[in-house]
Amino acid sequence: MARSMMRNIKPFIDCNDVLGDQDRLQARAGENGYLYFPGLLSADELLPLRREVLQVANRHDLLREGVDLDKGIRKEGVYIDLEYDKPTPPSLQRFYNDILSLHTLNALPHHPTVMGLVESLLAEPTFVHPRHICHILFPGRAEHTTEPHQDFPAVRGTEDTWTMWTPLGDINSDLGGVAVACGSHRRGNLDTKLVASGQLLDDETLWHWNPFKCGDVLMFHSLIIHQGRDNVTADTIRLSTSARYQAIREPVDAAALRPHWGWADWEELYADWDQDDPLKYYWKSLDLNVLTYPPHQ
Ligand SMILES: O=C(O)CCC(=O)C(=O)O
Repeated sequence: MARSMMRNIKPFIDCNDVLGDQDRLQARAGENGYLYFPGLLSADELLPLRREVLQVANRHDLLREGVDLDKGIRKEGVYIDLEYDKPTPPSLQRFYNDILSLHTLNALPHHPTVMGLVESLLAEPTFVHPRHICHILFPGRAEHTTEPHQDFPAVRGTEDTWTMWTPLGDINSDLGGVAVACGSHRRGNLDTKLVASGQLLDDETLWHWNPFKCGDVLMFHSLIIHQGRDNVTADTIRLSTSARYQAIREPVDAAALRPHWGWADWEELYADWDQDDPLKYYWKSLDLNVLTYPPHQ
């Protein structure tokens, strides 16, 4: 897929200065459509999850032998693409389901620091979608980098949904990461194909991006245009996660209550968890306004 050229790039605006100041936090979010908090979480809290994801990758024979696992070096010649391969081979589905079943992955979006931040932003009791995503980007196929998009057409429910994107490990300019078109949420809900093709973007489009450190948190509105950046390393896998938040009282798409990709159900993903783990089906006790939409085209 074509991605938009980014000719006008500035670093993200550091929003740590508005933490704890609800009015300024909301004003910053309304103006730019995103909030960036370098070092909001500690790398020590996230690195165990990175390691668990890489251990799963190793079990599935995707990593180079004899190299420090934490470096995330893919096995020679191995390439996986979970975004566009259709149909996805069962072995890759099992790999991804093993990641989705990690308790640490499911717990991360409920981190008290993040919950406090989102509740301040939304000024409402907040619902965390259980459909968390682990983004795994192998090097070598730039055409599969996530194209420009708005989250809303896929997430549905309410436009006032915010995504938290977190790198799992440091992401330098070769690993790429994610970039946002600053303020583009103010253009409203746009045609998905026109956004993806880059037709609604031009050389003047102001992109915000910089390298990420493990522990940085990027929050963005469901209408902001954003895109992945190519992973141009020779052999290093890029890992990140994303989770979505909205007010409990707003409508939520029934699909957001199912595991990402739908290659397993919750019972399968929870198989090795403690029977009475409070994270299991936590949303069932909430008074949600669940809507069922037609399948995506
Ligand atoms: O991490 C990535 O590669 C892309 C993430 C993204 O586009 C998203 O979270 O919507």
